[in-house]
Amino acid sequence: KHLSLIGVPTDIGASCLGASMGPQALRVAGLRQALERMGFSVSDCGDLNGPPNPQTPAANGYRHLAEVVAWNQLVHDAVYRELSAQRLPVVLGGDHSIGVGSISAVARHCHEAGRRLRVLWLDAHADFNTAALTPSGNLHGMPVACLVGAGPEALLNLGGPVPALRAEEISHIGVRSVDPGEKQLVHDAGIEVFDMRYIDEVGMKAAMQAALRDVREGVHLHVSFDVDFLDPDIAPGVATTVRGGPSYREAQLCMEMVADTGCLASLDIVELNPALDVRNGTAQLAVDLVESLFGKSTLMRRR
Ligand code: DIR
Ligand code: MN
Ligand code: MN
Ligand code: MN
Repeated sequence: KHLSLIGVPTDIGASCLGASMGPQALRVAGLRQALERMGFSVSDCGDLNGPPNPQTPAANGYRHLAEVVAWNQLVHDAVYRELSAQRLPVVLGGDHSIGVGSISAVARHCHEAGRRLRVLWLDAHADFNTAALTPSGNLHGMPVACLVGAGPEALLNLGGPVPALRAEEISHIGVRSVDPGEKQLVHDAGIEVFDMRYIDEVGMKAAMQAALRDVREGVHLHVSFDVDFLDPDIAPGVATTVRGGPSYREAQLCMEMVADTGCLASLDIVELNPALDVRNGTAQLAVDLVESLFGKSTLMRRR
């Protein structure tokens, strides 16, 4: 299997600057070499080149909508191109608004190939805000809503089916921060959310078994990994930390259970902000977890 790293150096959808340095922090932490050591052939496509961050206030409920659309069109096109060439895209964010372009491309690819799609959204947040509900106007809080059809026209029409996803195709893991209006919307949309309370009650193993129950051969599994999914004690290098996230062991198990499906076919790593980090430790942790996501295990496993 051939992997393609796609750098998306932008913080256009966030309030805090710095996620734009995420791709380089992951490179410095040795992401490519780690995957090559595991036997993958990896090419680094370099960084996409979208508009700079104008740092202007929200207009009609959105901050930087035109720029977010421009970045997402570039992401869509790059991810679609790599999937069409039978390579597995690894999108290096960048803030989570770029999940719209990435997953739109994945949905388009699956639609054309007649493959079933499942998306795992690993995040402290639901990312299900709309212009009317958002406390911030930041589009990194809205990508899931956009993907299921509740968002600005221009972000729904990047290419492929509209909406890109049906609510049943996505499951959230690790959620512990949902805005007041967003809560109702997530509920009404019928999105499957394995929040931290669920994980506390049944454990990560049972939560992942439930989330992956219908992921079997032939399914395209996309993981959208917001680094704020992790507990801030182990992953301080993100702007929107929320305490009470998965521990190192829980996160490893989550990744290993994804790898066990053999279905991982595309990945986003987003919201990493090295400006807030200590000695690039959060990027190193992300690389460690991504190794597990691609099948690194302590021992040979009997199946
Ligand atoms: C918040 C923060 N719910 C918002 N969202 C974040 O602005 O919509 N998502 N940080 O990752
Ligand atoms: Mn997110
Ligand atoms: Mn988040
Ligand atoms: Mn690992």
